[in-house]
Amino acid sequence: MVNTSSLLAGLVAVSAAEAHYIFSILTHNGKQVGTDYTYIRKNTNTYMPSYTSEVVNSPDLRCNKGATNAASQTYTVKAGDTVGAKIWNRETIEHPGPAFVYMSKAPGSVSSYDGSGDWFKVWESGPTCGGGPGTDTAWCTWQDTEMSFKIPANIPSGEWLVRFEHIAIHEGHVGKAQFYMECAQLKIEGGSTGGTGSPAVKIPGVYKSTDPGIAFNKWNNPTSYTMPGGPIATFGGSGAGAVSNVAVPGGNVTTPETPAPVVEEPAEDAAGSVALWKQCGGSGYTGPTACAEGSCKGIGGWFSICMP
Ligand SMILES: [Cu+2]
Repeated sequence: MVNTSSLLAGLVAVSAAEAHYIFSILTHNGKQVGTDYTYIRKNTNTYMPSYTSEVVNSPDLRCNKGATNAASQTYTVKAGDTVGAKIWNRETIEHPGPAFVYMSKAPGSVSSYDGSGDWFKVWESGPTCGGGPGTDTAWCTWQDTEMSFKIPANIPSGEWLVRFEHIAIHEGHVGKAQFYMECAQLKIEGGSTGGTGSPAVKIPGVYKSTDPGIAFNKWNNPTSYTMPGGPIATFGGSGAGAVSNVAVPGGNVTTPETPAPVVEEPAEDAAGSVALWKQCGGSGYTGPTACAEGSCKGIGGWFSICMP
């Protein structure tokens, strides 16, 4: 006799995050701190992506839809420390695309800050890991479980909103780049006592739907990719010298490869039927609902998968 509840829990773990991901867990100098959403604002989008047309001009671009600070705590670190965001449920970044960290200093307590001030890009990762930008493995965050970066040593001390973002570009050619972003609340000590960063951007405002790195077609043998969001900021406070935290320039990438003939996510965007163990329904789900095998059954009340 199979234990039904543990079987279902296993199915949820396998299926729910099959193709999507949430940066829900903070890491500090390589170690996990807290658990899901302890220091990262929870949003109402769960693991679903936000598409270009929904968020690029919306305040939801800051920390995702319905993000609330209600349960989030603020974690204290030092300037120069390494901080990261790990993905919920041991899943990975399962789409190709660029990753970013942007930071915005709260005027007071970050727990009551809405992110409407200046933002600074402090880290990015692009398609520089081998092959052209049409190749999934060229993207350095491909199948990573976490993204992490070093806080600039001379960033002003204070409370900051730290925004981790991955943009999946496999459907950019039809205007459906997928935005995955979460905001951590950090108190930074030991940084500079004055100055600010440059350049500053606003969110929304930092991206346009027509940006070449967002309306990107990975399927036509592209040879170059332009990182969205402008250059990495430098900080000019009265601390250590200006720190450049550039991980990846958005320049030309050569060695194009033949694009794959099919998209990886038939269950998400095809008109056909849903494969076994794939999502076929649930809260906010708009994809196909007919199972190729088995039948569509609800789990936990908020999504359904095809089960034999
Ligand atoms: Cu996905």
